[in-house]
Amino acid sequence: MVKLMLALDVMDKNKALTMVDEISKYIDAIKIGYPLVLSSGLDIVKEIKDKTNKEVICDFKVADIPSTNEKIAKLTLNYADGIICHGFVGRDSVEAIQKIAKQYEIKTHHKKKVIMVTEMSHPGAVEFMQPIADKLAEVAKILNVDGIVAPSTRPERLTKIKKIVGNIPIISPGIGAQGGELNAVLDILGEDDYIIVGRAIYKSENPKESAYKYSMLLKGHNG
Ligand code: FNU
Repeated sequence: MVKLMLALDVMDKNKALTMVDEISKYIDAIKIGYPLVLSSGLDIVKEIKDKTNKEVICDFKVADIPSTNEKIAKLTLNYADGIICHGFVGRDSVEAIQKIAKQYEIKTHHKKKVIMVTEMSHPGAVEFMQPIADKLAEVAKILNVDGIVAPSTRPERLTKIKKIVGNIPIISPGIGAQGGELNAVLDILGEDDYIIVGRAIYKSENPKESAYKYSMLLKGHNG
């Protein structure tokens, strides 16, 4: 079954905690990015993990030299189950994060995912990212990362990238607020893949109902 990852991009700690309290039973994973961490501190990652026991992925789109990437990964994967990084900086930068993830896996006996961005979902991504996205997907495959990010806003690109990465799970943002349509991507994605939904849940009038609705649509599609 395609899984539901909540993008928890609220900028208030209490709001975030109330939100996950209300809706965590309808979602499979929680993605925490800069809006929440910069407003609440990195400890929010542990707090949300402890509270929900869901998979927690930090969307820090890490894009630095290997030694700095290592430091960021060390701080992040101490609590998070996974981290999102960029691949355009080169494979050594991604490998540096994978090295830290492996170390934590050995230490904690828990999977630590390294997820690489291929093509982003916003319109501007066609300018510089799309021309190199197929290559990035090939690198993701060679590095055997644990997941890649590819856009729900462009189903034809999602299809192409999925074909390149094969069995590497896809984490796909763009449904809802960015205009991506769920039905268009559900035929492309498989049971190890995720859709990311943020504003269409946390900014809706009734986040609980919205999360429930998405979870039912995913269930329905998978029979
Ligand atoms: P929503 N996100 C994205 N596109 O939207 N990590 C990408 O290409 C990408 C992402 C994140 O639009 C974005 O930062 F690589 O409110 C946000 O956290 O549903 C979420 O996915 C989408 O949020």
